[in-house]
Amino acid sequence: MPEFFDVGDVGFGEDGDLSYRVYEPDRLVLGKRMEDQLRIAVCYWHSFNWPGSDVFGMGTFDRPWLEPTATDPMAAARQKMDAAFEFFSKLGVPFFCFHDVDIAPAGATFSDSARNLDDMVTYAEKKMAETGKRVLWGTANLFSHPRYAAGAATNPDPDVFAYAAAQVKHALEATHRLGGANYVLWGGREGYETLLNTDLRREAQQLARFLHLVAEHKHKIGFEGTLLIEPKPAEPTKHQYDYDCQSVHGFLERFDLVDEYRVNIEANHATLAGHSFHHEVAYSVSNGIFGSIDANRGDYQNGWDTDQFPNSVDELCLVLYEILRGGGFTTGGFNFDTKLRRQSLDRNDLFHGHVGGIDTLARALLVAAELVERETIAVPLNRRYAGWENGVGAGILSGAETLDSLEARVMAGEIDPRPVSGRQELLENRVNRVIWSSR
Ligand code: XLS
Ligand code: CA
Ligand code: CA
Repeated sequence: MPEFFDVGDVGFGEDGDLSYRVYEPDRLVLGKRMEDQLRIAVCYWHSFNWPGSDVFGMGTFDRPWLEPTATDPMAAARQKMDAAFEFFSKLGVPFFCFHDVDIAPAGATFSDSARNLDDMVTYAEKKMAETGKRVLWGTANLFSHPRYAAGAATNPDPDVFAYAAAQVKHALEATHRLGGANYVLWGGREGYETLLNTDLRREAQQLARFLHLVAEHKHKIGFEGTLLIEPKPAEPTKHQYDYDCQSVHGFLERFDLVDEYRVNIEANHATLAGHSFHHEVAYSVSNGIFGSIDANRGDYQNGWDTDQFPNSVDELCLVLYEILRGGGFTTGGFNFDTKLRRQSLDRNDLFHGHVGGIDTLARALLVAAELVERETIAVPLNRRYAGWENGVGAGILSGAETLDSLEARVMAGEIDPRPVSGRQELLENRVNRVIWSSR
């Protein structure tokens, strides 16, 4: 079989650009192998389907597997899959993620498309058996085709809902066949452009109905992976319903779905929602809905989704700290939903982007583990809230205190709080010292 990448396997601890400096799959971090702590995945769409085009110009990338699509779409899909698995293997990470349309070409009818997907799943099974690579998550693309311009589940036309349901059923079953650890729903066009043509009440009910149908089917077919919703506040629609982790959480609670879904948090979507990535992960860990991560970053001067490779240990160590604090990943992991810059033309630039991003995550993991072990954050935090463990704090939480009883205590001078320093600068210094010294 011809090789698509003229480099060997990425090395470990060697000189040269194509070697990991920090990532060591077998190194134990808090009792678990680094590979099992990070559970890294490569995404199919940006890495193998995207030719480097943008709204102002055509593709710029050297991607031979994208060229012959006009002649035999299924042969082209197999060639693309060969390139993808060669890349996964040389990079040395355990997982990949895909949309239905990433791996299989659309046919003239739904049943043709479904057959193409089934055939490509068979081909993927073979490649997975040969290489040992696994599926972190699968998903259906419910946003590119014109039929979904006004949304999928939230479309005003029930026939579009039905078509989307058929597509998700098929993609969920494909993910199940491949032993996927999760299934993701990103509501790319579940939102609106203008309220002049949008019924918010109906669209919320449609979306909830859709999510119930997906959860019911998951149980029916015995899929044991986790269902994940991926929040994003806007883009492509002006306003998206799955705005951020907190609004998704509220929606799940409101429609009795909270036991069925968790969140797939994307770093760049967090910042587009006006939050830090740290905030979104901390919120979901604290509220029991944390699932998985799309690891990329935005550009702080741009207001759109640039999906760049992660490169800040300072930011990521706090994210990893929250994940470790919550017990680490269960079915989730770090998916590289990342795009090269359009000027990064060479095939091998895919390696540089991933190697740097993976080393950044590995370094952030080591820092986070030290923050856990040294209790750098936990000890002062617990001390700050210690008053709630007994006395009046415990009484308030247990319901023993009322407004009457509290007023009486304050009136009697028994309670007279003094302001206490939050010590933000001190805490920032302590975290920085761990970042600077960690090995
Ligand atoms: C787009 C999303 C998308 C989802 C999968 O912004 O990140 O790629 O992760 O449909
Ligand atoms: Ca994503
Ligand atoms: Ca994105």
